[in-house]
Amino acid sequence: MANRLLLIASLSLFACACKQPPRVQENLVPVDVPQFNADSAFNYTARQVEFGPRVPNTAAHKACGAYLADCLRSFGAEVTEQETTLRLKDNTPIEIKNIIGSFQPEKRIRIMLCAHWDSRPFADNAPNEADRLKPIDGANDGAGAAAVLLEIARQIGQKQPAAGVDIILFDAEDWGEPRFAMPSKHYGTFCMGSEYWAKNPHVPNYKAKFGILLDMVGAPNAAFYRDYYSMQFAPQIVKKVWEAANSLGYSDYFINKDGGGIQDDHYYVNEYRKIPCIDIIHYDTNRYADGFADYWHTHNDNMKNVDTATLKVVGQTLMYVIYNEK
Ligand code: AHN
Ligand code: ZN
Repeated sequence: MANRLLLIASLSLFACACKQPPRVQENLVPVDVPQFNADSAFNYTARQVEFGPRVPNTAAHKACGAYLADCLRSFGAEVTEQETTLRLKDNTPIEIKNIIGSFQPEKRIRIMLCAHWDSRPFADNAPNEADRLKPIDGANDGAGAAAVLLEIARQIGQKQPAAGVDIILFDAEDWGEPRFAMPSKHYGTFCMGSEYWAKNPHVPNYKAKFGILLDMVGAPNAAFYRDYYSMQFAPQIVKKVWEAANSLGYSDYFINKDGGGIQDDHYYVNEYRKIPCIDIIHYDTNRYADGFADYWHTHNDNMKNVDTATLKVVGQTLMYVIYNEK
């Protein structure tokens, strides 16, 4: 009798354990994605440009680096300023600073968002030879992408998404060999800051579920094609981001076609940190002979070539991806 009671009791326990609560269909619950403010991003772009060209070893660079770190801190991020000295080909030391802003550092599932914040020390594509040794504003090539990340950081400060987010502003991206002959080897390589960070992350063994790099995301009528290295290293992230953009009605900007392959900061993140990281980059061989806009690495890369409509498209797409990540 006792045994039978025990059997019934355990059977009903078993039945209870098996009875699933009604499943909440999480996928069907729309996530409330905050609105990315493109005017705010435009202002963060202008603010960086106002410092003057952000070239390592200059006062403007130092002041802007402090400004960016302060901004991230004011939005509630935990900020690491990773400073080091790197060397150009002629052995000149350059003082660089990668700036990392971490939200919810305790979260295991992390998204990494990155951009470079330095501006190119020369204008090797300038039509007028006399201008070529002068540094550029880098409003689009530098400031705009960093500004999109600042605005995203501001939004995250107001409402945390489910995932942890690390915003990484790389320094010394734009020291690559110029196309004209230099008086000396006063240049380095592209992506010096990200290569350093990828080999020496701010947190030992730093990992993220995936990464998204922004490069030149502010120009009017920009077109973002699928980058070759992004497709090699992280095709699923390209798909996720391009689908997000399309679902928001941004298919004029995010084109579902292969573009060229750019060894940008994401290349080093993939290669040395093994984090699947894509690049959203304005590179369009249909419109420009060498893929880059005709004002690229000239003094026309200024605020006239930054457009709130493009900043909105990129910023809102990222917001969608970030807030939908579980
Ligand atoms: C290369 O041309 C290998 N990288 C270009 C990366 C770049 C320069 N992005 C902006 N400026
Ligand atoms: Zn550049």
